[in-house]
Amino acid sequence: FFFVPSIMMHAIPPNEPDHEEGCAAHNPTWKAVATVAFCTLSMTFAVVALLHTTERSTVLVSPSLRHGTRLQVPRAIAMQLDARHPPLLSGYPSSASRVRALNSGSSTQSTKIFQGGQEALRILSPLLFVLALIGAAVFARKHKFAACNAKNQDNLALMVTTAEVDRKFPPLKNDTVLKAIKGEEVDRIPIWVMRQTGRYLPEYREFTKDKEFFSRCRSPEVACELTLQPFRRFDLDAGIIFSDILVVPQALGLQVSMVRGMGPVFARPLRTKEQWLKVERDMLSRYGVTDASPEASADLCISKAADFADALGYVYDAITLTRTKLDGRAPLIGFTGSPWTLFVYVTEGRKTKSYTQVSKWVHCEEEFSHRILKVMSHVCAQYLIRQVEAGAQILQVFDSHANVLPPKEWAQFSLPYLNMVAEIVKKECPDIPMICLPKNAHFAVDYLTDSPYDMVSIDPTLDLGEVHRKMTAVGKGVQGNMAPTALYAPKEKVSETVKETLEEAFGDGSVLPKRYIFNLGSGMNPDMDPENLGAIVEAVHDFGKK
Ligand code: 1CP
Repeated sequence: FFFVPSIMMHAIPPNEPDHEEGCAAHNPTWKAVATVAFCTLSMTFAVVALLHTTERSTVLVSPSLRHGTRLQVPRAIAMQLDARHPPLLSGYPSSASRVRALNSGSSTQSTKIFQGGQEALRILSPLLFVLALIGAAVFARKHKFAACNAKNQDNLALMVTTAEVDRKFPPLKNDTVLKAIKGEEVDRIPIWVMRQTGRYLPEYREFTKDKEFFSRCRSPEVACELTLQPFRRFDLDAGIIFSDILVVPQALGLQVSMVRGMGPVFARPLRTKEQWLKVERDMLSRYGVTDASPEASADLCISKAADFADALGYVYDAITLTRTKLDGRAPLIGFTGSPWTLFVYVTEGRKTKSYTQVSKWVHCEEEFSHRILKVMSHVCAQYLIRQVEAGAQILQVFDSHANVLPPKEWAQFSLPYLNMVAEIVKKECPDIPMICLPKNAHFAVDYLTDSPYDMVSIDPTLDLGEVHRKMTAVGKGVQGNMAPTALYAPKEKVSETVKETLEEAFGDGSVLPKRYIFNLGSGMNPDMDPENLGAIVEAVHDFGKK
């Protein structure tokens, strides 16, 4: 009864692929209970109808041939018993139970319980049975009950609150970043920096010299070691898992490699709608859906987004291992690229200054671009949710290509999907802090005051104090925004720049700002001196201390 609707579930396309409806793992249990009850009732009704509309005969079940219990059984069974009557009797000793049909195959003594109209019901009952099955399947499909596999059910327990995930890891000894995001008082300004793991560290270069870039990402042990490296040198207040935003397109089946001096290069960048339809088709066929029409495949992909995110298990393993090994020194940040930024990468295929290909997509294939962005959003959201379950304590969404579009178009092609990602994530993990980085897009800040993100990460072109006032007025915070170029100055000057940046924004530091995390406007460069990062960390922590 439970399997048949579940098998049919995969045959019938979903009516509402919208995540809102979710599957039972995301929905109240009553839906699951109702589905099971509905299936059971339908089946029981059909079976009872079938039995009750069958002609009956009376049989005697007896230890001797004279006494015993009279039972009503379907006539066909009685006829069978009758046929076996002599062998039954001769084959059994007198003490054994015997069954004797009192009325034989002829209709002389058989009792017709139902007549006329009942005969029609008897013929109809198999049909009723099938209808009940379809009904149960459609009902279950609506609530996507059967689409929830056992793994999702297991995850249900983890999805409730981050506190439940926390119990599996060593206690957090430094929660300054989390306090800052929540707007609580801090005893020092917290700091982490983008690309704190990377080639500027000699130990990173040494450890990675014989390891291809994405193979580093795919090895939880390597990713863990690289994430921990900067902690051996600096008193950082957060770690960011070593990975890359481009592992998501890889999980969607797109081939990308990291070429030294060029950055990420896609084997077949998306240039036509047919190419993307093939991506959808291939993804679905990996999960057993082989006959999806182009009209239905995007919605089907969305309904399978959690399955697609499974392909990134190595990231989740890396997060779990790293958080364990971090041993509570600082919280661990998980991340994804924004749907828009990933769209730029997959359409351009390699570094570009003109953004020709992505511009062609948005201007010539507007509707189809939204289709791709929507699928990406659902996959990114599921990817982030899985990172939280694996141990990520903060999430950051990198809209690294936010500056490709003018503000109005960014609000059309990036903002809705940034928000979609955060909304889906927050629905599952309501207390996970989320930071959005709209790189080099100053206009984005205003839009993000009214979004599910807790913080915005800003670049040096913005006035830190002003953005901080704007964001804190709506209960949100700011991360940023020292120019990374300042790291090319001598060590003492670097410390001075930190002090100046903070004083300009927050005064003399007698009161430390709430809802603020120090960071660079963008990442560390390979030729920067690690000592200078050490000086920054010290200067930030010393700020406001007499
Ligand atoms: O071998 C190397 O060291 C290559 C450099 C490198 C590193 C260290 C790349 C190549 N990716 C990473 C790791 C990485 N990438 C991390 C974790 C490490 C950390 O930050 O401490 C993170 C968070 C990212 C995220 C990432 N990858 C972004 C978003 C941040 C940003 O810079 O805007 C982007 C855009 C990428 C793509 C990427 N990865 C690497 C390169 C060269 C690029 C292309 C950058 C570009 O297009 O300009």
